[in-house]
Amino acid sequence: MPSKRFSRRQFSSIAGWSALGMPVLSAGSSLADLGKETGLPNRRAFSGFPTGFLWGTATSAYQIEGAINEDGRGPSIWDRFAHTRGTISDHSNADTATDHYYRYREDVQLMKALGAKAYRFSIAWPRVFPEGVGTPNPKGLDFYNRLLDELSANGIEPFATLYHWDLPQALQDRFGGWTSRDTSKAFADYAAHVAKHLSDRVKHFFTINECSRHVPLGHGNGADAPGLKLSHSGLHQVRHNLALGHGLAVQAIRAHGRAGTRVGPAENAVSCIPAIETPENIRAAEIAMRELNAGYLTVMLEGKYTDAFLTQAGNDAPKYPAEDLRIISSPIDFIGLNVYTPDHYVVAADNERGFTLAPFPASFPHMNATWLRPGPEAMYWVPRHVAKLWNVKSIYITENGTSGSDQPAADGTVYDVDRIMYLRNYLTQLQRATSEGVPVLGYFLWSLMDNFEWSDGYEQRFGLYRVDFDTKRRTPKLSASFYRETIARNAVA
Ligand code: PNW
Repeated sequence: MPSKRFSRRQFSSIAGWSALGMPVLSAGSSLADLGKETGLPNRRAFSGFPTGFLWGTATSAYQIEGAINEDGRGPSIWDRFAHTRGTISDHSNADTATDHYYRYREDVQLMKALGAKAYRFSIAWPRVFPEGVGTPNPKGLDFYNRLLDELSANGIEPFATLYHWDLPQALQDRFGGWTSRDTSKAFADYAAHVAKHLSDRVKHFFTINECSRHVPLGHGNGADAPGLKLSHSGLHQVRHNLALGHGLAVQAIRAHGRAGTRVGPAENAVSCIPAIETPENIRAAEIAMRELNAGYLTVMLEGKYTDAFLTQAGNDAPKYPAEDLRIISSPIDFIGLNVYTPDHYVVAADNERGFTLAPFPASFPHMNATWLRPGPEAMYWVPRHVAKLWNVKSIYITENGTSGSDQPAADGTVYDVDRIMYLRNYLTQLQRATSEGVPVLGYFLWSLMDNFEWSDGYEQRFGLYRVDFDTKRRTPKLSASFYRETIARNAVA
């Protein structure tokens, strides 16, 4: 499909908005106008997001780019993993994925059609350093240069993630990947190179996406690349080396990026929600949040492992020189939080830890992906806990969204009202947070379009745009209209 702009009218009809007979509001119109247009009394006061709140969408390189052998890209651990029998549920791989490498211009128009002003994407390390270290491949960065120019021409601000799990296979073969601190050092060199070349246009970098998934799934149960099943001590060391890689990359970006370049992690923090919002449960949830993230956000922000964490790790605790903790806790400019689901509902308890984690009843609902239990209040509590526990002044929601079955109806439209229900509830909770002063500056919806969902292959669709994986054609789902209206009103539509 050629690169194409969507007019408001086309967009509305594509997404079935006018078919529903709903009023189409012009950008900047408010709920008061909605009252006028529908004749309904508008009882709700306008409840918007702060001025300047940044609305965006998110993707990652391996999940969308394809073109795995183009322009000198080296293999990544995900290429190797996806081509290993029995790893991906639908036996697929991301060799072509959504073909974004060749369709990025069209994809920037998809963002523009939403009215999004920011885009979080990731840079493929094996495009930039095909061997992980050594001689950079200039054609690798050329692709991101073209993407950045296209974003800039369309008024969309880039937020770049340096590592979204696609480690160069050469580093896995040579050093054992993240089992070795040589990989942490290689990551810093790669970060320095990217900062040097892209920080004229990229003002915000995320270091590593979701250490908290990459460690246990990639290195514990082997469900993600590189498919390792390490012992407890091996896992602790991988986790420590990733945290070290984060800290070294923060320092590299400071040293090699232009003045004013901002950097932080993008973490899927273990989310701890007070089961009932009493002061006791809230306090217990804060304690749980700090302890259950001890190997991730807590060590990055406090520069030490908590006593409980070390006691529990015992002889399996990571081994490292003392100065690592200083590196890991290098000052950052913001925290990126991926928020999908409540990991734990917490009840205050008179025990040593001060909390009990409520077991999930079998009847707790889930979205299309069974791991994705809807709990919109996570979108309030996670940033609130992070702001309060560590006095964090700037937070971005770096991912939030859901998969759905997303089958087109007879008229061709995907009426993904389950996704809209999910988003509306999460965004209402986010608005609760910002209205109370929790410093969330922006929100990146996962995902712009359907893509390669790791070991679920193409069976879990998270996009606002449906992708036909045979033709690569993109079509807006109804949720694209929902998000567009939310952005236009700067309030939950
Ligand atoms: C994130 N969980 O993964 C990743 O950053 C994305 O690449 C991915 O496509 C997206 O979320 C949707 O899955 C997660 O079990 C996977 O809580 C699983 C969980 C969280 C995040």
